[in-house]
Amino acid sequence: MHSSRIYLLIISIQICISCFKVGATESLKFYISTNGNDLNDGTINQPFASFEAAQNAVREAKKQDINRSIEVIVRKGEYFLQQTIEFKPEDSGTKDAPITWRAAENESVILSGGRQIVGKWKKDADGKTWFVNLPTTKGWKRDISKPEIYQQKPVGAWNFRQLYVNEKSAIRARFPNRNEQNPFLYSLDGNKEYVKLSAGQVKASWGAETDAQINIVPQWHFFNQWNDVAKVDVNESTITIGPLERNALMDKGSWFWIEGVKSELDQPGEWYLDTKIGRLYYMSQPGENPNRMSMIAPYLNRIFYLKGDVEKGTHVEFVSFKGFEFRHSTYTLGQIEARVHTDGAVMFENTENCSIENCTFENIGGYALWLHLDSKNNSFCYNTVLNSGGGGVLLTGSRLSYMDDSKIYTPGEAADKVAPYLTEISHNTVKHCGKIRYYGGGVHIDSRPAAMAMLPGNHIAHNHFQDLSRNGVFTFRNQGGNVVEYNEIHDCMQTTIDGAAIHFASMNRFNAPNYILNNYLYDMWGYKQNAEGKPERMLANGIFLDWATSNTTVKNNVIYNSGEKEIKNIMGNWNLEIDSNQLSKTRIEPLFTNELGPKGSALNFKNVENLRTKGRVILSTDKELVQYSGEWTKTSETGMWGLFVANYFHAAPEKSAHCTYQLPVDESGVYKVCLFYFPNDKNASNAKIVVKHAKGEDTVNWNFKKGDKYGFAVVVGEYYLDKDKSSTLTITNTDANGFIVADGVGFIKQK
Ligand SMILES: [Ca+2]
Repeated sequence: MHSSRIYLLIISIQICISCFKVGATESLKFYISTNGNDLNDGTINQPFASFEAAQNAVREAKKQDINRSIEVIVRKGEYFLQQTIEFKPEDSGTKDAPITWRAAENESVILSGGRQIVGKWKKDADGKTWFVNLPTTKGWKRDISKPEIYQQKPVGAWNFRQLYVNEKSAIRARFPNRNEQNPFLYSLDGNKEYVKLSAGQVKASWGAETDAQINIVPQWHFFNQWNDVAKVDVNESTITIGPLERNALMDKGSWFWIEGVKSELDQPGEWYLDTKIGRLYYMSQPGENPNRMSMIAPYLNRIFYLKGDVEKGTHVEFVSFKGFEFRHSTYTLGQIEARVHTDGAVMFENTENCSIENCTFENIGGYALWLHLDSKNNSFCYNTVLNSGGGGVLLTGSRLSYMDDSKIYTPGEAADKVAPYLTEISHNTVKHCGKIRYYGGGVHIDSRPAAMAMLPGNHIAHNHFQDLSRNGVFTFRNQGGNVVEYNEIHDCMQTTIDGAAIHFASMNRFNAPNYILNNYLYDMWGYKQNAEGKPERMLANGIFLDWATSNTTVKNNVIYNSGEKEIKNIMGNWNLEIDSNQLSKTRIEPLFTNELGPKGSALNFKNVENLRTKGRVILSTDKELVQYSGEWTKTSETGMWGLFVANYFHAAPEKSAHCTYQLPVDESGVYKVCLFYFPNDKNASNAKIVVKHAKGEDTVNWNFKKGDKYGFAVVVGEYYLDKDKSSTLTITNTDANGFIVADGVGFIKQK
């Protein structure tokens, strides 16, 4: 028995929660076929043509017999969907009567979010460029001050920025050409609004386009941004970008290319869409004739969208998808957060017990699955994701990243309290991903609310991730309770720096316990482009416990060839157990050869009850638990060169002020009580903190000038808190010589 298992309470669980038992009665079956008809009854001999017809039949059948499981079986063929298929709570199954949508056994069922280019191609005067008229794209317009929004289908005329020629991604007309030895431009100087090039480099034609972008890796070099070209100044040699995705300085050395420019259509394999006249151009390779080639461009942003309502508290439940091949969904511009790009071929929003299994996602613009808001017990297992613009799976709450509280994707009181968890993500293969958005990963688990930091997380096991722009697995603010085991992750960090094969950044020392066990991680590159054209390898790790990630066990991992460290932990992590890992600069063999990746079966998920920390984080905005007296004003702190903005309250010394946090516990015991705040020279060095606990009252002198510079937990003391008695922490400014601060208080139960 491996040592890692000894201390774990091991409970074998079923790999996928989609393996439901079908009830005694056989499931009711409906069929969809490319030669079906929606006027048919949906039987095998009289199949439907559309998903919508099958969806209506399922709803009707549920009214007749709620207890019968239903299968919708899709026959072989390529389905070019006219709009996103939405599943609402009324499309749900139940535990005993689930709804399964699946490809027929041994039949290839392609669900495309794209459209075939079907017109007649003709040769242009140059003899190399072909064109075809696409009237549905004529007159496309976009307001570059607003994020690009798709409804169930594009709003207005059609536009696309990807073209798949014989299922290979063709090159949107760009400069410099992709086959150049040094295929980038480099900023000489710039800020968040413009980028400056050397004299003579900027061409007037770049500014005359309706839909040109630069794809730039700015300051910090850990993400890219797609910026609309708003205008160019040939004399000043500047490109001014649109107001969106201005996430970082486009400072000296930032590298980029420009695309979507007709004058740069000059290399075989490049294409250009002119939406002013509705015409697509393609420069053929020698011997190619586009009339004899498959040409498909994305049309839909999402193919399936499972849509519960977070404010009403409704969910889509017990719906599963099996055996489909998803293709050609698009990506969108104007993302509100650099780390999080919200494009998914399939989106689950407020879903429970839903699953995707044995599906393939290929040539898609964003992630395969985007899981959003109050979603638990969902699974993504035995899938393959190839050539995606994003990564494999994205999990998000209402606020993206939380680095800046203004980045709210889904506003609302209920939305603000939830995020996906208890997701099973196992036995997947994710390869060659992050083509459009570099801040991606096999699995990207974004922020959750502080109040959820101590809850269990997700299980990520037996995956094989290869050739990714960035991390293999990433978890962000307030994430914890994640088990990452038996994964094989390699050739990651291909186009960015400062990440890892497994990168945790909890920004919270109260995060629920994480376990990183038995993984095989190698060839973490780290990539920074230098102006003379040579890439530099730097800042890529095997396992990276970033931003004070705490309560984490790292055991029995085999790691070699990192661009920085095999295991790196920074910013004052608490309670790490790093043991029995094998680390090397050169190749070493894995420990569990037969168990790694999708072919393995050992699944030692820890008892979910052990994936919690007990205690609570209370923020200064929590009206139910925090009371203020005196004059408190809202203020904010920008930290880490603008990487985050924190909002909190403070009170000046002139007038008496105090604030009292209730410290309710579900379980009596000794708790470590902590303060969260940013130290500041204007703060008091002699504030008083009064802790009323089960065994009395203690007063602590507190120096708010000092503390954790990132605003993470600082210990006030350990106190016995009784679940039946009121405990409080009060911050006062009696005789104080500066501001007192109310940001957050946390308490965590000690063993
Ligand atoms: Ca070109």
